[in-house]
Amino acid sequence: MNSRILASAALVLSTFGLAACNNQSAEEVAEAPEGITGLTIENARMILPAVPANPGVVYFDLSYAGETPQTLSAVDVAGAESAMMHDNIKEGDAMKMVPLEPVELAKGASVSFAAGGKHVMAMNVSPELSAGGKTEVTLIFATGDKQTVNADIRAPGDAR
Ligand SMILES: [Cu+2]
Repeated sequence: MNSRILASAALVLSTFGLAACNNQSAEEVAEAPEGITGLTIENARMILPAVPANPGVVYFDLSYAGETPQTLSAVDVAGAESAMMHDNIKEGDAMKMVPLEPVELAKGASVSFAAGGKHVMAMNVSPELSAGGKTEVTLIFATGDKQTVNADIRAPGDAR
């Protein structure tokens, strides 16, 4: 294979890579098969940042009654450019945020994402999200299955 063919193959690959990335959009999330048998997501809420450039934060309560263990690997927040799962750990006397490892859910598990602990950081939140409204939060599992809930949007100073 000559180098020109290689170069164009690389270009095609990177174009596909970009397209795949861009396609990770709200439509695709909405079209994904909905629901994990036995999974309940309650009390989903998003707290807007006090300063628009800062991340918002999303919390929810999970309970799982399904037979097949599931692994929560990522969360998508509609209206945020990206989202990541974090945990808070104690380091000396201070709390520190660290990336959260995928969360295993066995039958009977209940896991809260809540202030001071596990949480989802929502980066670059759209100004269209406003307190009193709702936004879709999609939990993405290692199997590729997803489940979406409507989260209440709260103002920065509201109860978390
Ligand atoms: Cu965080």
